[in-house]
Amino acid sequence: MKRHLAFPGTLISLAFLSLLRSGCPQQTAEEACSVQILVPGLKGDMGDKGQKGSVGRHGKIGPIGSKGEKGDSGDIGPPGPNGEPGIPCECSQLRKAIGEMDNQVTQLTTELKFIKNALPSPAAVAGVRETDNKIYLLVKEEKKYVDAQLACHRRGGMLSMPKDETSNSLIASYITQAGLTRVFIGINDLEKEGSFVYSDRSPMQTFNKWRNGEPNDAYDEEDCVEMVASGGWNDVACHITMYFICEFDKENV
Ligand SMILES: [Ca+2]
Ligand SMILES: [Ca+2]
Repeated sequence: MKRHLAFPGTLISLAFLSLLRSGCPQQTAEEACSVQILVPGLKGDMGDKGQKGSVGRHGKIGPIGSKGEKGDSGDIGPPGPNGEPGIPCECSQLRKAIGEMDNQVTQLTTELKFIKNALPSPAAVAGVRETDNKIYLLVKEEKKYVDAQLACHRRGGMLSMPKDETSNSLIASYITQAGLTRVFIGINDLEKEGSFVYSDRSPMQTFNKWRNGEPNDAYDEEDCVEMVASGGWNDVACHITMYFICEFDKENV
């Protein structure tokens, strides 16, 4: 908004000053008696807007902006070329290894099932031993022969019947490793004196491990059989109590 000046012009003639300057020689009355005094004028109108300046220098580079949003997935690319032909595999070895693992899994499954179903309590047994088709279980409960046989039967087995060197050695090492000296095994002559049979009533064959001088039927009362840690057999009285070893057919557990 422009301001209008109340007193335009910057020269003011002050006539009364002529009196003060009356001594001015050789000048016209106007000239001689006019004293020009410069007095700051009032502010003038604002000038027009100047021309646009030239483009300035580039400014400083600003800070790195924040990470943008993840873009959409692109289109699925074309299928790649076919691969190189593979190397013929050693299939027979792999099949053999897999077959062995399958057998181990089956065996472990069987043992777990057996342990779950047959063990009286973890504290009462000293682990299990096994052959291809049998599982042996040492039961640390002192029982008479008949009660031991019943205890095995309740678990689905019977008192162990060593019918060859392999099973006899296994039972013997089982006794030794458990720190025991003797256990009942499944042999007796309860039905007919001197005619020993296994607990499944099968007759003794040529294999036996009688210790020297046994069976002696001492005091005419030894009709049951124990195995000592060495693997030898001895007929003993059936009413004494001791730990015992049961055996189970794997196909039945
Ligand atoms: Ca006897
Ligand atoms: Ca004896």
